[in-house]
Amino acid sequence: MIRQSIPDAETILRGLQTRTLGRPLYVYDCVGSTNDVAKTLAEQDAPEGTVVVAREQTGGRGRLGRTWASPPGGLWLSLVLRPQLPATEWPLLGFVASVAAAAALEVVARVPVQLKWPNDLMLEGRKLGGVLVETGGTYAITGIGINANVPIDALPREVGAIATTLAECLGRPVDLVTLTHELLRELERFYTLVAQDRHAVMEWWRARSATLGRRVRVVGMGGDFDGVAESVDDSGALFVRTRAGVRRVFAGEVSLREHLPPVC
Ligand code: BT5
Repeated sequence: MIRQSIPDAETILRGLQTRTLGRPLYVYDCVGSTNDVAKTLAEQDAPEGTVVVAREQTGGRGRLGRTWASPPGGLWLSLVLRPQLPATEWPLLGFVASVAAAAALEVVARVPVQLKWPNDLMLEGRKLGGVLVETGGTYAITGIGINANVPIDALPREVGAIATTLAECLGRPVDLVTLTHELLRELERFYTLVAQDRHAVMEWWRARSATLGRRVRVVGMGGDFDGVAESVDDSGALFVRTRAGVRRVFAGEVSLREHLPPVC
């Protein structure tokens, strides 16, 4: 039986093969944002590994205050982490979550997910999902959104123009319990790995990058510029070659450009 929507917590916990992630796990029918629910739980001392899943979000958030469309059929999940990593390495959690989601999707849906800097999940050039990490003093809420069994016309028109969903791509639903299990298993694997060997995690990210080697436009705090995305280092920073030299980008937005004149 294919579970096309998220069932109750008990059903998800059955067969979950993780040590800490997903214990405990809360399922909601509809919330504003699972990141907000997880944050409230974290403030109330919820343990590392606490997971919040909702069937629908009415106030789903992206980065930089953007809106995340979250109709029923998607996987909208937030995780409470209490990383032992130095604070300077917390930005790596976004990379941990995106490689874990890509690995889970490759196993469950057998699709070749690519990763767009910093944390977008892409399928055939369209956005399939995203990651939002929000930090408090002692915790980091890692939110992951995947357009799984979402009909493309359930997304707002302007989102549908740039997005895709597994349902759309595969022409069939995926089992959301299997996807949740695999996602939590991969999250645990990469979260453990990043503490020992962040290079290995970033190598994994680089191998699936949709950004490296491409012409990009960077929209950031230091103004906009065009260039070629050359590399991403082990701290997650992006290096872009421009006419004026190589620029290092820590935060911001990157759009992939196909038709810009060569910069070099
Ligand atoms: C992201 O932001 O990609 C992070 C998305 C994180 C969502 C999860 S769901 C669980 C948890 N709870 C939350 O409230 N959030 C997290 P960003 O890179 O800023 O991308 C946002 C942009 O993606 C929007 O401005 C739209 O253009 C586009 N977008 C919105 N909804 C989308 C969707 N369902 N699928 C694909 N693209 C979408």
